[in-house]
Amino acid sequence: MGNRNNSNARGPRPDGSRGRLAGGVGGVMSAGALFSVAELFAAFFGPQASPLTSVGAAFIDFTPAWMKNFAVATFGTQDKTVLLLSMAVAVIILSAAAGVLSRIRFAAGGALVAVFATVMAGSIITRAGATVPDLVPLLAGTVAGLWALRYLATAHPFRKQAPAGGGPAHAAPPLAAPDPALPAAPSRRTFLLRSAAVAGAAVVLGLGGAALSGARNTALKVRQALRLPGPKTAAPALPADVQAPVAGVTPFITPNADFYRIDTALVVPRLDPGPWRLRVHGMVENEFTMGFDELLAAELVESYVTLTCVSNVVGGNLAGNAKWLGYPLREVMARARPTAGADMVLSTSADGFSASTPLPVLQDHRDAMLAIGMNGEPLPLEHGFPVRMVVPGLYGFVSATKWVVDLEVTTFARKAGYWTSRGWSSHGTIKTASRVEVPRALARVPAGTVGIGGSAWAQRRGISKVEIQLDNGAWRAATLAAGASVDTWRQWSYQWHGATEGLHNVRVRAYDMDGTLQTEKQAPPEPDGSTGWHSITFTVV
Ligand SMILES: Nc1nc2c(c(=O)[nH]1)N[C@H]1C(S)=C(S)[C@@H](COP(=O)(O)O)O[C@H]1N2
Ligand SMILES: [Mo]
Repeated sequence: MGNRNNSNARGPRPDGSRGRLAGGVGGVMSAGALFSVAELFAAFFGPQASPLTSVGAAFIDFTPAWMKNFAVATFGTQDKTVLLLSMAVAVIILSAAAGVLSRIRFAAGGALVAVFATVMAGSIITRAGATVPDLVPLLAGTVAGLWALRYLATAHPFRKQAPAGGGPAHAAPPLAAPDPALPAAPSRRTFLLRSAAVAGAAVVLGLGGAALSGARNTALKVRQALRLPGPKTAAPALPADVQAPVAGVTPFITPNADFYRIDTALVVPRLDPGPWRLRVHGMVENEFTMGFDELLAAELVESYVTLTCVSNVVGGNLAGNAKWLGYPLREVMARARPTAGADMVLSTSADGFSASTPLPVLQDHRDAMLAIGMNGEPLPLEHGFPVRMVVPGLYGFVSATKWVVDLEVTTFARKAGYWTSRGWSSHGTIKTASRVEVPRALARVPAGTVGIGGSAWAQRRGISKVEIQLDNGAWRAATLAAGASVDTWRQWSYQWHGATEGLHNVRVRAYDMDGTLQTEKQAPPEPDGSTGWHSITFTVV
C-alpha cells in the first residue's frame, strides 16, 4: 500500500513520452470505469441518471444552432452517430489529459476528474424530471474512476521491475536499467495487467448495466402486448391509384421502419404507458391530467397525415406519410377551456424538448391529435411511444412532440419552443414543396420512354397541379396520382417519350389547391423551411 499512498505526494515524474502514453491510457481506462459503474447504478434510477445520456443530451442542447443545422444537413438522420463519435473523441481527449496529469501529480489529475464530474452533475440535474438522487450513479462512477486512475497511475508503464524496500516505483530514474535483484512491484507488466483488468471490468459492468436497465424497462414489453382500439371514425379508404405508375417513386405510405426520425434524444425515451400522464394546464379554466387508459377508452380518430421536417432541403427526404390513430387535440382543448388572450400551446416531451403550436390550429377541424397509433401499430419507441402530437400543416419542430407529457396553454409572447430559442422561427406552416424521385439524380437510363415521377405536398391546402420542365424547355403538366387528403403528399408522373441520348435536366414545381405556385426563390431551411424548385440531372444512354 505504501506505494499508492505516497505516489500522490511526489513531484513531477520525468516519465517521458512512454509515461505520457501510459497516463493517457490510464485516463481513458478510468473514464471507462467511471461511465460503466455509473451505467450500472443508473439502471436503478431513471435514464436521466446515466451520465452518458445526460451529458449527451446537454451536448446536444448546447451545440450551437449552426453546428446542429450543419450536422442535420450533412449527416441527415445519421447526425446522432456523428454526435456520439465526436462525444467519444471528446471523452477520450479529456480523460487522457486527466491521466497524463495524474502521473505528474495525482492530485491534479484527480482534481480534473472532479471538475468533469461536477460538469456532468450539472448536466444531470438540469435534465427534465431529474432529482438529486439521480446524482448517485455519477457519484459511484466518479469514485470508481478515481480509484482506477490511481490504480493505473501507481503501476509503472515501462520499468520492468520496481525498486525494493517499498519505495515508490516512479521515484527511480525512469530510464535506469532494471535491477534484477529488485522484487516485482508495480511494473510494465503490472500496468498492462491492471489496464486490461480495468478495461475488462468496464466492458462487463457497462454492458451489464445496459442489459439491466433494458430488463428493468417495461416500455418495449408493454408496447408488444398492447392491442390498440379501433377508431370511432376510420380514415377513408385510400383511392386505388394514390401510387404514381413509375417504378421507384417513394411508397405513398411510409413503413414505420423507414419513417425518417429527427429528434434531440440521444437515447430513445422508454416511457411506460402505465404511469404516463399528460398534464394540461396554463391559461385554462380547467386544468387536468390524462392517463393512457383514458386515451384508449376515448373516441379516437384515424387520419393520413404527411409529416415534414423544417430541416428538409429542396429535394430532401425528411418527410413521411402514415396513418395515425389518436385523440383529437380539439377535444383536449375543449375540456381545458383556454382563457382569453391565450394564443399558443407549448407541448413538452419527457426528455425536455418543446414545441410551440398556435392555439387555433388545435381547435379547428383539422385532425390534430394525440397520436397513439402509426400505420396500425402502437407508436414505435423512436416515434414517440406511448403518445405524440400530430398536427396537419405544421412542421414537426412546432407541433409533432414525441413522448409528450405536458401541454401548457400560454402565449407566444411569454414562452418559446426548443428550436425557437435556438434561432428558428416560432411558427412553422409547411411550405408547398415538390421533388423529382425518378430518375435518381445522376442516374443513367435507357433511351426511349423515360418514366419520371415524384411527390409534392402542401399540407392543409392540397396539391392541384404539378408541372415539369425538361432541359429548360416549356413547362408541361405532369399527371397527378389520386390524392388521399389535403394533409397528405400527392404523387405525380410524366412519361417522356422519345428521350434522346445525352445529359438531361428535369425540374419540378407544384401548385396548391388555391392555385398558388410554389415559390422559385431559393431559401435554406433556417429559420422556417426551405424553398425553391427541385431539379436533377440524368443521362439517357
Ligand atoms: N420529443 C421530441 N419530439 C420531437 C422532436 C424532438 O426533438 N423531441 N423533434 C420534432 C421534429 S423537428 C420533427 S421533424 C418530428 C419528427 O418526427 P419523427 O421522428 O417521428 O419523424 O418530431 C418532432 N418531435
Ligand atoms: Mo424537424
